[in-house]
Amino acid sequence: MMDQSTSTLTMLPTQASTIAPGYDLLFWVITYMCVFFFVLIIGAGTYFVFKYRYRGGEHRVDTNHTHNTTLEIAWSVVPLFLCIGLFAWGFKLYLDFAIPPKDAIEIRVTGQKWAWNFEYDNGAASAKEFAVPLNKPVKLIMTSRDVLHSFFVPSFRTKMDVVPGRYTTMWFQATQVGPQQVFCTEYCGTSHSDMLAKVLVLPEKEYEDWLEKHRDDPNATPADKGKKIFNGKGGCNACHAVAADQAIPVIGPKLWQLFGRAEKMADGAQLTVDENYIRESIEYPNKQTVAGFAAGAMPTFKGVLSDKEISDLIAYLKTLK
Ligand code: HEC
Ligand SMILES: [Cu+2]
Repeated sequence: MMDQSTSTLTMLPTQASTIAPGYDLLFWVITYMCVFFFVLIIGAGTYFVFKYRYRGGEHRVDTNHTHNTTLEIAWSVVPLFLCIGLFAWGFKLYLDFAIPPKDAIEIRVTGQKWAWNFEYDNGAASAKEFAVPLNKPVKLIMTSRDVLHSFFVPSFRTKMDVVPGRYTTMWFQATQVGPQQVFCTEYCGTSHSDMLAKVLVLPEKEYEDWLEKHRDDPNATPADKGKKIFNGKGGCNACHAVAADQAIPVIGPKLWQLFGRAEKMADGAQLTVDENYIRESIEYPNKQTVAGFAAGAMPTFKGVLSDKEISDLIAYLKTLK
């Protein structure tokens, strides 16, 4: 059922992303290092048990020879440096995994009991399977509708928790055309083991075709829907300006060039605007107040706008340059 190819030699899944070979190399270095020291220590122990076995007669204790300083320093310092080396190597790989390239394609992923949904910037949407282009960095911006989930693509060697009420991100660059298996790896209830999806890695042209095929309304991107909510259902335009040349009463902060800006709060804290910041501003506007603005002036939209609508608003706010 699962077309997850596995190398028979290593018993690991196929290496289908740019970071996979580096991860596996470190894995094998640690494994063989453990094998080496296991054989060395158990071998030496066995040898000494045999060599210094009791052969009858009186026990002799050599009181002049209590220890060997050189040996003891060596077996402390050598492992110390090995551990430091492994840490530095692992940390470098972690940074490669944690920091997505700036030009990565963004795909929004929503987990819910028990399915994955995918949304693209051009309005394309899908469930159960989603396409990514070959040899291009892809960033997933993930959230959950209900409980904790976790998004795992073994052949990419990437895994990240998917948490209700916040966004987590994960990136990868696929190096092999073909479908790869996605698992949920956070136990999330009865059908947890059915919470599967496929990543379809496609050559650029086929990827574009797939995107075209999966947008139901070619004119309504998440940003388009967000703009409608902003000026309609949300009524955000009553208090917020979205362009420098707009002549409306400025009750709330200007919302253009919002993303990534460092915002000062009334309590002196400095926050960088990202997805979580905006979501919090919309759902819990009283938790933090932007310096220079009235506390409590903005009503909460929690329970008024759905998670999906808030995500659309965020997509829209992102486009305000
Ligand atoms: C009645 C006026 C009012 C309405 C309606 C309103 N806001 Fe606000 N908004 C404010 C005020 C005032 C602040 C600043 C004080 C604070 O942080 O609570 C603010 C802050 C924000 C911030 C933080 C901005 C920053 O610079 O850090 C965001 C984002 C935001 N609002 C988005 C929205 C969205 C989206 C809507 C519509 C769903 C909306 N607001 C509706 C008054 C309003
Ligand atoms: Cu799950």
